[in-house]
Amino acid sequence: MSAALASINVGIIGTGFMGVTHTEALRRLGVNVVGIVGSTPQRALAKAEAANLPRVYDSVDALLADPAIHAVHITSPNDMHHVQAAAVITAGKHVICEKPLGTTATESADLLARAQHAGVVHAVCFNQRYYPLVHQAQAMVANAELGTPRLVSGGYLQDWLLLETDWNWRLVAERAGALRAVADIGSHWFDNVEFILGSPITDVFADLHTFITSRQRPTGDVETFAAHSLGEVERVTEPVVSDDAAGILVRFANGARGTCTISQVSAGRKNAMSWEINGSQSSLAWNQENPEDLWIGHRGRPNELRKRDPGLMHSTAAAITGYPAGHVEGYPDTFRALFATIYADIVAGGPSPVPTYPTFADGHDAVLVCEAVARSAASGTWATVQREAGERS
Ligand code: SOE
Repeated sequence: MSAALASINVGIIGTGFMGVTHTEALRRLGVNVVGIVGSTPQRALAKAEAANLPRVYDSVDALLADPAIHAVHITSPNDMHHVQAAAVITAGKHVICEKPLGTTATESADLLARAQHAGVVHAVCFNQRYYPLVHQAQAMVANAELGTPRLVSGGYLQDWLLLETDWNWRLVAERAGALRAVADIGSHWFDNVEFILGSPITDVFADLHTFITSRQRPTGDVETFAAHSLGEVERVTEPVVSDDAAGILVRFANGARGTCTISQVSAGRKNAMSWEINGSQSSLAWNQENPEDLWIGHRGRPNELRKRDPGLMHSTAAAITGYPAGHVEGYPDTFRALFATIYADIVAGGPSPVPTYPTFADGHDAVLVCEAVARSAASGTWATVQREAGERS
């Protein structure tokens, strides 16, 4: 553990699934997680006890007023991201925000401008780029090992919102934003394939659907992925309008074409983000539920199934691997690897000229892609991602 990392003090906003995930990853890095803020001090106290956190701040203002805090992680519901990230930046602290960066592109553009102006380190948690084999795929594509990338397929399937008794704040448009499955998990798929191809999505054609139009909401709080363990609780009927699922055609700036299926109602699929990339010479395929295997498809010689192995990977992929081959890495390790790159900049005191981690620019871009998805679904036509001049090309 480096002394520099141990001198960095961090506060976490949010006590749900992500708040705990961030805390654990930061502790593995050796960063000093000082305390948390929850939706209520009581909720935060319970989580602080469970996660052995030294301090509970009564409010975001109290956390930001603490001069000892250098960086703040925002893992609260989406509708809080803009106001909280803006406050963190105003307090002069580095900011790491869960996706989506904002519920609208107006919010995410504003946060990007504020963070750049303040000179603080800013990052968005597209952690799923940080599977070593995703970095390996990126390096292989950049190295033309597939030839020219042509076709991308796959998607992101989960089942934790399959039943009408499944509930979470993400189902409430005022909390989550207008899109649900697409913004929550589709955004990871977009980020993964754009990262691997090194080329942004320019146009989309989307079909969104809500299969479960009313749900039985428990009257108490329900954490992400926790509905199945609730048992008999008091419930009320709520209408739901956001997307359970989507089918989306995508076009990339480099000419590649893609298609993806996004769903939170696919029984048996827990966290199945997958992609296949077909190039002019070879193909690649990978699935998050089996993240140690990268399939490489060929026409004139036998296909390969490569394991994560730092000794046999490109240097950028080996650099984010924490364990030797055969010592299986997974979802929590992606946060450790992502935070390691972000905290190198925090230790240095500011963002590097070209950060390798996803910044607020990537977070804002993801919101622009989601807004194009919503526009396409509403109009039944292709929609162009509306970037300003100078934004990704
Ligand atoms: C819930 O769908 C969720 O926790 C997402 O919000 C995360 O971004 C994803 O990594 C796992 O699933």
